[in-house]
Amino acid sequence: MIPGVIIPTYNESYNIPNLVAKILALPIGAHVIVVDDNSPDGTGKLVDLLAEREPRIHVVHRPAKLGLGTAHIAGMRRAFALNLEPIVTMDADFSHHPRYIPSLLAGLDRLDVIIGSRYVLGGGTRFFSLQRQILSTSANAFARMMLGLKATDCTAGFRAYRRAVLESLDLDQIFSNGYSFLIELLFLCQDRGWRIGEVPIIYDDRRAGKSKISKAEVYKATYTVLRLFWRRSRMKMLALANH
Ligand SMILES: Nc1nc2c(ncn2[C@@H]2O[C@H](COP(=O)(O)OP(=O)(O)O)[C@@H](O)[C@H]2O)c(=O)[nH]1
Ligand SMILES: [Mg+2]
Repeated sequence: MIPGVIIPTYNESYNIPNLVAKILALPIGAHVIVVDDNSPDGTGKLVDLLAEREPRIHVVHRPAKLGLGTAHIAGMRRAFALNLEPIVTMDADFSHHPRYIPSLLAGLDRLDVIIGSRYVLGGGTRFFSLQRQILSTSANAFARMMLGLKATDCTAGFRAYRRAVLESLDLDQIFSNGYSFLIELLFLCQDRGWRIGEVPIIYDDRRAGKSKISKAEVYKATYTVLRLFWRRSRMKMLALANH
């Protein structure tokens, strides 16, 4: 089995060469799939140059900034086509350090989805602004309470999935295209009964470049949680009615 590591990028030229090199140097033989949305800083072209010399690097080019969720899906489709498994997703900015990838993959021996988690024992954040800490903690508390999610870090994009998990879901049916895609995908995995675990990571604030999270993404995430809450409540009512 050859793991595929999916990295969505938008203006990550300062981070991506170093990050890709570190992933390729891990003793797991992973391939890397960078999904770039025509970054104005030339991230996509830079990775094309790297890919010319290294067959384990793949690039998916999209014409414009189309959102984090659809970038994940595009990367997953390429991973399926390349027959890669398991599938890892992570940020390009070193918040998710590649040193943790082996422990995420090791977790898949027993479980179906493994989250690199800030909120389990041994996990944490470093240099994370108070504002981001509050946002992350409240988004997680809200998602867990409304959707009954059991994981403690539901908004984390650092995950490993057995390929069967992703193939079991209709990825095109996922409504969220932005950051809340991660919550929706986790909800679907739990709903399908896949076994989800967490391994601790220390999440560093990004090394270079700027965060792309915006107020609009926060509103969209709130809407996603409310929409899934409504769907879950309707399913529960239907199940009760059929009893
Ligand atoms: N392809 C693509 N990548 C994106 C998009 N938005 C964010 N990213 C990437 O997704 C990852 C997470 O974004 P980031 O700005 O670090 O979010 P934060 O960690 O929540 O501050 C980074 O690697 C970004 O470059 C997008 O619309 N398209
Ligand atoms: Mg980040």
